[in-house]
Amino acid sequence: MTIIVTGGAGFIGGNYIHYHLKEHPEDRVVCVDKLTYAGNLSTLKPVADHPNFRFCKLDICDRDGIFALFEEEKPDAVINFAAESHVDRSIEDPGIFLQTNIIGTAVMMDAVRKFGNVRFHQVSTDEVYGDLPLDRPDLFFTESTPIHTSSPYSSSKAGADLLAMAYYRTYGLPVTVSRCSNNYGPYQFPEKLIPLMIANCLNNKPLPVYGEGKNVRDWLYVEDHCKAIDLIVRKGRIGETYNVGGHNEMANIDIVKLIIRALGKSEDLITYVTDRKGHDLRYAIDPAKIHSELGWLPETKFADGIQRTIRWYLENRGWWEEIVSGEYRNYYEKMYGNR
Ligand code: NAD
Ligand code: TDX
Repeated sequence: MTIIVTGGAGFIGGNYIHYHLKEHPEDRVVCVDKLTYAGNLSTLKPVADHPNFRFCKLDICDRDGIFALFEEEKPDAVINFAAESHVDRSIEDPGIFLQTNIIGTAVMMDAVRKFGNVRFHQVSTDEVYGDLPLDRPDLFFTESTPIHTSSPYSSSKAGADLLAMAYYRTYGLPVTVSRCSNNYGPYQFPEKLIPLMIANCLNNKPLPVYGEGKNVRDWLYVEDHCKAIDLIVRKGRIGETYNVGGHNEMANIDIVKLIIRALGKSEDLITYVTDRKGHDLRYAIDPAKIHSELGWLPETKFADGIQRTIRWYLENRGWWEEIVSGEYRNYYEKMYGNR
């Protein structure tokens, strides 16, 4: 089969392409990516010469370009990872989030509609459910938890989810949606918590913890997310949403301290900074549906996954040092300079 993977030069899409070509080398994988600040061709270097891989620099909002690609490639499936993905950036400037995350998703689904017979999977997030209180560890997000977003980012992702289900109901599009918790692993852009803390630790720079560091996230190793998506695309029920998460909740401050210990640094590097506006308190996924229907279970324990991730950042300094020394420096100064 031929599969179009959008956002494949980013963190999860890139890991997905590596995973897919390893597991299904007979499939043709066409990566569509605009190469925004978050897209890195070096992430795709390991598969660049694979005979069944093609990279296409294209914006998912470019209707003519996307339709022409569908005409040429005649895909059997589309997995839509492409998005603006960083909550802090969405608070600074929501516009591009609405454009890529909502309009771009609609363009991809219009192409699926026009060409027919194409499976469409929308990669969404647990953030569409809003947050849970810190003092109710008995509460989890299920697929029937109401959408209740907090940030421009999560609102744009929720908009895309609603559109996907509307295209299913109205046009009968073969759509599925997955809502995953926080991912970690190789190739994650160093603006996100775990790689930012690893990079700053290695550079002996302050570690900016928002608020008191008590917010809780539910961490999943990226390859486990990739496996879940592959399963849903092949065996998931059309028109359904699947939550993906591994019951691995941790407070931010505990993650930061763990990274400090692993790298042999001092907790003096921790700097508490002004909290994120509208900061969600706790995310926690109930993955019972994907487990009972598709047999999915996370395979990587956090203790192993985080060591593997830290080792990857140590062994691949070139990949992230190039990022933190470029345009990203202006972003960092703007976001953290006077915080
Ligand atoms: P990322 O920011 O690392 O990568 C996004 C990729 O999309 C980049 O390569 C970028 O160049 C590309 N892109 C952006 N706008 C585009 C456009 N208009 N056209 C084509 N390509 C475009 O993001 P990520 O962390 O890998 O997240 C991937 C998807 O997974 C997103 O949809 C995100 O909402 C979702 N998600 C992420 C997490 C997480 O923890 N990172 C968790 C759950 C869901
Ligand atoms: O410098 C920081 N200091 C800090 O305390 C950063 C960047 C983050 N944080 C906190 C904020 C969050 O509570 O760490 C937590 C994780 O932050 P992010 O890495 O920005 O992730 P989050 O906001 O939880 O969103 C992520 O998971 C869901 C992804 O970026 C989204 O794309 C995904 O949908």
